[in-house]
Amino acid sequence: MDALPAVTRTHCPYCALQCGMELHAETGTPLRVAGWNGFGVNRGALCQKGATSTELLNPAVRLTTPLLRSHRSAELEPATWDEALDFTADRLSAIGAGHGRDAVGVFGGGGLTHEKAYSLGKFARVVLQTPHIDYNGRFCMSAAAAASQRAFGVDRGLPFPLADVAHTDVILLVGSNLADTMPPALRYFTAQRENGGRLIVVDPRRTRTAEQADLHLQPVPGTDAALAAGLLHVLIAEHLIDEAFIAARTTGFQEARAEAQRWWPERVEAVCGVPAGEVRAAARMFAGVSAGAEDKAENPYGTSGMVLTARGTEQQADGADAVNAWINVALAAGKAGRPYCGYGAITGQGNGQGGREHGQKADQLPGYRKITDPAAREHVAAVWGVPADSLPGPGRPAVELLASCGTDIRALLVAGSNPVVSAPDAEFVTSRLRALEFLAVCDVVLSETAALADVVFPVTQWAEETGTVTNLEGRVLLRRQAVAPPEAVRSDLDVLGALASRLGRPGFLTSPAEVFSELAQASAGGVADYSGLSHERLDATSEGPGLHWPCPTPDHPGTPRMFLDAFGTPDGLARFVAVACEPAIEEPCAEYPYRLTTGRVLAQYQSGAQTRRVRALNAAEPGPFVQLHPDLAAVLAVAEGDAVRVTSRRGSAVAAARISDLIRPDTVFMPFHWAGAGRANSLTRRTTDPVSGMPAFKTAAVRLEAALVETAQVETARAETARVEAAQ
Ligand SMILES: Nc1nc2c(c(=O)[nH]1)N[C@H]1C(S)=C(S)[C@@H](COP(=O)(O)OP(=O)(O)OC[C@H]3O[C@@H](n4cnc5c(=O)[nH]c(N)nc54)[C@H](O)[C@@H]3O)O[C@H]1N2
Ligand SMILES: Nc1nc2c(c(=O)[nH]1)N[C@H]1C(S)=C(S)[C@@H](COP(=O)(O)OP(=O)(O)OC[C@H]3O[C@@H](n4cnc5c(=O)[nH]c(N)nc54)[C@H](O)[C@@H]3O)O[C@H]1N2
Ligand code: SF4
Ligand SMILES: [Mo]
Repeated sequence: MDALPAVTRTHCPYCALQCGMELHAETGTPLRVAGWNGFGVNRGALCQKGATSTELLNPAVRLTTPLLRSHRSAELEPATWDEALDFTADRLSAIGAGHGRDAVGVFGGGGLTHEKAYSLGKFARVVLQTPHIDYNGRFCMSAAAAASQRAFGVDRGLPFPLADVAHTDVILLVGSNLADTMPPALRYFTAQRENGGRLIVVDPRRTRTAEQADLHLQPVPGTDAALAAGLLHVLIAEHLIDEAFIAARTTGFQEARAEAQRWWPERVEAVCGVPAGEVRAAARMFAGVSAGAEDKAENPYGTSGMVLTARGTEQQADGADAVNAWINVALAAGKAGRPYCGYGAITGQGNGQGGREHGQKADQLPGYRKITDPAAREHVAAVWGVPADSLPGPGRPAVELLASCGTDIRALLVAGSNPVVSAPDAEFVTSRLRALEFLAVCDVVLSETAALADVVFPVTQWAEETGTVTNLEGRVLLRRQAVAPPEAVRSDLDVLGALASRLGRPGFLTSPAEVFSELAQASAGGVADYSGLSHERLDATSEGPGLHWPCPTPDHPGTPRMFLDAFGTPDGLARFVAVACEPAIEEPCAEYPYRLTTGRVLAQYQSGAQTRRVRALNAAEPGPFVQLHPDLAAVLAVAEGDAVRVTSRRGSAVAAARISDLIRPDTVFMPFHWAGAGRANSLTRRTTDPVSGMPAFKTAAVRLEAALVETAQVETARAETARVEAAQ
């Protein structure tokens, strides 16, 4: 390989904003990270996670050798690559031979680069020949993806550049706390308000994001569909709908109107806990009626507006329906399919967008194609050099896949996820993983899931390798290698290639640039068409506005804005989806009287596998907590920092009380970043949205009690964090 440059421009290892960063490798000093001013999305800003990301490269933190457990009661011990690969190939073929190919499953991640995600899908379908592959994106993006497909025929997180936010008159931001989850993105919302725009935020908590809003609606968790129907009701009742737009660009309005008629503001207040006056105010503000916005009308349809959703509204048992209910509001107000208008889902993981386009999803082939579509199968099979009828059909969505481990799924390969911490009803999932005959995990660190494995492959991460990702705007980016990986560490691509050879399929591509060009070919003609892209082209264009898919030819400029002329449906019209808006929640009862919702804090990322290993982040957020209202704290007789036991029908967790009047008194909030006694997912339900397979992470009925005697358990969780720090 050519020598690596002293300064490498690349992108962050964490979230979907994919901030541009410069890694400075000066001899004799540790690698230094700085914002990359020339990259337009973050223009030099990094959040605390990005700014401390080089700690992930520390050999004291990351895995540096394969690990092998020779039999179930043995410990994980260092092993050579050949030992680990041979052992894995033997176990996978024995289990496949004994119980059928679909006894083996694969679980991927939305943080994996395109090259890795695509290869994982191909490995499952071509080498293992199993239908059972799914990934943690099911926990993340699936409800919004399903809703976008229903409404627009295409799912691309934001169908416009993030910078458009700054020029939009009214934004309805639903279930997103981007001030904490994508801090550099906040500048676009600040600019929007400085430009005279209005921001409406919907969140049961008054978050740092909600603090920015002109209007903050604070609903009972899990009631978003009814709230959205209430807004639509007001738009209709007050003649604020855009009839010309509805007639010219949409279908299905009459059916959606019928459901909305049942949701007058006072009924919404009773169900959602949002005052009727606020429901009316929000609808009026969104329609552009409130002072300020109407005189900015520059087009035949009036003011511009966007509806943006994130996990708060999506991670629900009716997630897809709730998102469609919000999309209906955008369509009725005529705010879609023209500049500075539309619906967008704020994608989460580093490659959360791209990871769902090229075949890690149970029902999908590269290019966002359906695995059940005969033409798609023919095309992809031809690129893969296999007969189309050898490709398996659809597999099971993530929650089902994990639940069937230890029954008909006997072996599992995990890459890029830590479900022991992040999956719903995590204790149950852990028991399923333990019941497997064989578990192999590819990871950068010894995550809680890797710790259960029979084989752990230490893989290269972000700055140690070259790869591509697609950020939340559908912008395809090249992440460049900045440093050499530790000697005994290999790429996921090498692991898959070496296993493929041992399983009788030599020739599996392992060079990222070659994998990408095969992916580009496999995606040609699909919805997410990358066939005009290559590593070379992405390298050359990385300073500019970037290349957004679809990009079907090498001279195509990419597609920053979609749907301006027509939506992606066969007739080009957007669809109102007439969803039922009754809440689908676990209703509180005498035994479990409160509502739990879950989410994130700024300084920790996801299952914490990475960020709990970074000193400065642990100092900022040292351990699990439960946010609760002072009235509730008084009822429970707990003070700030006291241990609280939270119990649901699934299990219980102990966390420190963080008392705050920023949350509804009937609701408590826990971040899900910690393992052990404070694990929020010990409480969550396996119930999924029937449309998308998304788990209902954001609503559970719980009871709370002071747990003074159990302060020790909170201490244990903190001690775990302290151990990590001591190891560094
Ligand atoms: N610091 C940090 N940043 C991250 C991540 C991280 O782990 N840490 N993860 C990345 C990933 S993968 C993702 S998916 C994104 C997620 O980004 P967000 O969606 O912004 O994050 P969450 O905290 O999960 O949820 C957002 C908000 O939803 C609210 N909420 C809860 N229940 C409801 C409800 O019923 N209705 C509504 N309207 N709101 C509700 C919560 O109070 C919370 O403030 O963040 C990305 N960025
Ligand atoms: N209660 C609750 N639970 C939730 C959520 C919630 O809001 N509430 N949110 C859900 C959401 S949106 C998400 S996205 C999931 C995320 O939850 P997880 O899927 O557990 O996500 P991470 O913690 O990011 O795990 C990624 C793992 O991959 C490893 N890794 C990093 N780079 C690579 C690589 O290149 N190759 C390989 N093989 N491994 C790599 C990391 O070290 C880490 O162990 O959690 C979900 N769980
Ligand atoms: S906002 Fe996301 S991409 Fe940007 S520095 Fe923070 S974690 Fe990284
Ligand atoms: Mo996510």
